[in-house]
Order: sequence, then C-alpha cells, then structure tokens
Amino acid sequence: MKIVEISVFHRPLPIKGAPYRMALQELTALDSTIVRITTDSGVIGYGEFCPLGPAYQPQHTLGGRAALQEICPHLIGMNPLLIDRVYDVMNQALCGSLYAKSAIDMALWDIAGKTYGARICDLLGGAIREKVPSYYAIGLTSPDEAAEIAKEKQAQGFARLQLKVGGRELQEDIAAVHKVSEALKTGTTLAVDANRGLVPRDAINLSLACKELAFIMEQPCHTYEQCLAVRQRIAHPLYLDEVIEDLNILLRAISDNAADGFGMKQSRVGGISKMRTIRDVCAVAGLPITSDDSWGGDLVASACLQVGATIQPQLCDGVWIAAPYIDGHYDPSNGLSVKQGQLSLPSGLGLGIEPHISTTETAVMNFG
Ligand code: 0XW
Ligand code: MG
Repeated sequence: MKIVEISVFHRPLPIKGAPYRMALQELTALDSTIVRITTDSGVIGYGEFCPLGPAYQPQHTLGGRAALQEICPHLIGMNPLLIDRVYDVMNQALCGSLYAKSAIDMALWDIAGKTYGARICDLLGGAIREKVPSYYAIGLTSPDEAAEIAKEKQAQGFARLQLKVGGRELQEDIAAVHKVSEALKTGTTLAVDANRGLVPRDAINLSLACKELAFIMEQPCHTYEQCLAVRQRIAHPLYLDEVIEDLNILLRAISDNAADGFGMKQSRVGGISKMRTIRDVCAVAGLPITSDDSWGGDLVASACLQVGATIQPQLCDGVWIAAPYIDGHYDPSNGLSVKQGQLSLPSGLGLGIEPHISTTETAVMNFG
C-alpha cells in the first residue's frame, strides 16, 4: 500500500452561542484543518488539527499548514501502515510542529483501521468500555452564572465539570469556585482550570481560600517551574496541562512528582501514537489523564475518544470534545455528541467518521 495523495482542507468552526472565555483567550470562531490521505488501494484516511487561536500556545492554523507544506512531499509513496516509520520521516523533514504531525498520524491510524478491519481503539489494545464520560468546561463568567451552568450541565448528565478561572479579580474566581461547589451534586467532580492565567501568589491564595472544597487545580500558573513551586503551597491536587508539550516534559514531571494528573491535548503532543505512550506511562505511574484536544470537529473528537476508551476507568478523567460549542457535524450520520454526559464510540472502522467533502471543494493544499 502506498500514499498517493495528501489533500488539506479548511473548516471554519464558529462557536455556537456566547464566546468561549478562558483566562488568556476569548474566542468566537476557530479555524480547523482537515487532512485527507489517499492510498493506491483506494483506502482514504482523515486527520484534523485545530489550534485554540494563534495566541494560546505555539501553534496556529497557518503555521500548521506551513508545516504540512514541508512534510507532505516526503510522505508520497510511503506505506501508510508503517506509522512509526512515517513519523520518522516527518521528524527528519521538520523539527517540532507536533500539532501538524498529529493530523497526519491520525489519518494513518484511520487508514490502518480501515485496512485491518478494526476501530482505532481496538488497534490500541481494545476498548475497555463503549461509552466514556465526557466533561463540560464552564467558561469565565459571573459566579452566579457559573453555578447555573453547573446545575444545567449536571442535569444533562455531566459528572465532571471544569471551571475556568484566571485573568480577572481573584475574589471573583474565589466566589465562582464557592458558588459552583455549592451547586455540585454528590459524585460530581470539579477541576478549576486557569489555563496558566494565575500568578503563583494568586494560585496559592485561591486554593487556601477554598481549602475546605474538593477540586483539582489544573495548570494554575504559566510555567512548569511556577506550578512546581505552587504545588508545595496549595491545598489541592494539581494537574498540569499546557506545559506538558511532549513526552520528555511528561517524564520530567513524573520524575519531579510535579503533578497528580494531566490534562492532555492530543495535537499538542503529536497525535494518537504519542497519546498511546502517554496513556501507558501514566498508567505505570498511577496518574490520571484526560484525553482531549484544543478544539476540532468530529475527527479530533473521535481520535480523543478512541484513545479515551482504552484508558483504565480509574485513570480516565474524561474525554472533552468541542461538539457542545459547534453547530453541526463533519459526518452527520456518525458525528459525536455528548449524551447524558457520555460519549459513545462510533461503530465504523478506523475513526468511524467520514467527513463530507464535496467534489467541488478546492483543497487549500494538495500533494502527490
Ligand atoms: C477544556 N479544554 C480541553 C478545551 C479547551 O481547549 C481548553 C482545554 C483545557 O482544559 O485546558
Ligand atoms: Mg486544561
């Protein structure tokens, strides 16, 4: 089997309803990129990356497409089933840009599933469960509004909530954490996620002002070192997210006992192949992870779920997908939606998602 063509498509993803507000970002629309890999056997695989705007992390749409410009010509003619070997060639062609490489990796896994007659989760060792808990991220808003959203989302079946804090008066964050905590039903867990938006002093004060409340502090401060220092001074378990940019930093964090768990974003670390390793390393270390991404449509959602379904339940803190903020699906028949707080694996082979790309649509880039 050989790769004969790689096509790249743009997919605008306007955000449904109010802007998505985090400590350092307010977003009303995202730009996603779909990669289609065609093989000489006729099997086609799809991948996707969707940075959370150009300022969130060192990733942005045009940068990812420029990375694909560097990488894709080297992949034409390669056997797509030899995923690690293709990854070697990607790394020889371009240093870094793991988010762009994650889309190629995703498409290769999709091709593998379609070729071997399996879902990706089953190629990853097998789904432990067909339904996996999702979680809902409550954007930056007033304490009362956050509590109302918490009630609404728990009524919809979410058993884990993430509350965004940071980038505003600390007292408002403290009030929001208290109000949301008061609204939690028995069994609902809470993560308070600053997305690096708190200086160490405020992260410590937030935790101490809420020390009687149970929640995880997720990525409170901007840097790994700041979080490491804060970890000694707070009263809550600490998860790292944005600073875990690759496997090396993950291993360092485990060795430093820097975190009690991780919020993982698949494109940040390089795709399904890397998430498989992270899953296994964190399992050995007994550290929970989420299986998320920055943003994206049905393809990213399925990739996160395929991995999430293979994480031991006691170590899976959920699979976050952007579907609640997106109108419509790439694949109306198989697109993923959260139902009763859970995500169900698509039944199809590979990702189980066939994005609708009209024959008249022009690719933004084409190779092969
Ligand atoms: C909730 N997420 C997984 C989606 C947004 O990209 C932010 C992210 C997080 O937890 O940091
Ligand atoms: Mg996070």
